[in-house]
Amino acid sequence: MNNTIVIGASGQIGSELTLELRNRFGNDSVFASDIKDAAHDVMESGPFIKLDVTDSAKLTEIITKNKIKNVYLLAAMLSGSAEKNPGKAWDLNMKSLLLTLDLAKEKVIDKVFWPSSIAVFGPTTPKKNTPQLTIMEPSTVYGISKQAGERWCEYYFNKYSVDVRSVRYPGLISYKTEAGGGTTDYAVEIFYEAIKAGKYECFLSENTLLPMMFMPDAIRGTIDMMESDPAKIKIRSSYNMSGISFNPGELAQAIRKHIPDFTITYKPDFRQQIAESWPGSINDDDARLDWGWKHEYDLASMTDIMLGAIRKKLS
Ligand code: AKB
Repeated sequence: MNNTIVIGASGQIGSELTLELRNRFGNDSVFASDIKDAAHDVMESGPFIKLDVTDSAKLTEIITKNKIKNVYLLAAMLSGSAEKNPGKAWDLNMKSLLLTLDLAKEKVIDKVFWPSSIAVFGPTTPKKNTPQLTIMEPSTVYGISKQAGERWCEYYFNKYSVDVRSVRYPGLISYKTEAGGGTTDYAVEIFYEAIKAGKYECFLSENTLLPMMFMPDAIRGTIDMMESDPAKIKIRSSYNMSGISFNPGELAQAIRKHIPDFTITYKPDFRQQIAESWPGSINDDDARLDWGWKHEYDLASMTDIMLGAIRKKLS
């Protein structure tokens, strides 16, 4: 048996990743876990286990008892929330990773996926077409934890041959589970408010350009990378992975093509400074070359699907 667990299966990525993994590899072999209940379809379609990932004994017990070999570790506190709870964010983001890497080092598990983020970059990083290898001086707690995490991943690979794989996710846009606590969350909230109220007050300014990606691309890319021949995964810190770049003004314009009366106002809060410290666009040549990454969705196709799906969900 080669079972898989998604830790953080109630979250924005985990809820969709769990269902797609079950779709591909069978419901019974993909375990979902989180500190809180997941969406109904995640809870009902396969095994679900309540887990606080910082509980080392429980984590080890679940993994050994269920013969789990692949771990997708998605539990994390995102950028906005982490600024409000720096100690807690550091504790959760780092402890969960180190516990999991240790299980791989001890050969209890075979393969680990751990998400990094564009938050590893900082105000001194080149903003346009940001290279894989560049200046990285993150100025947020979340970014510092992701950068440290990348270093640990590479260290465990070099020192203990741990098969750990990672991508630097941009802002992710999805309709199934709402995002929570991130700086890029505006790009999800805006769709709900456009449909519900016809207007949205954005917490970032009109021209704040950020790298983004539609969730189906992110899920496909993640699983493709995890299923790739290990020899193809040449970067063991984390791969740049790019989709679409847009700012709130451009997203509002795309929504207006479907809802002509939609209005947007701007009231930047503390997240503006976080967003300004991140790149506007990402160079992901390495991911494309090494394991064949390619995004499919652009701003127009994503907007179309998001509006249709959220309308259906709300009605
Ligand atoms: C956030 O906004 O904190 C996340 C991220 C870019 O990692 N979506």
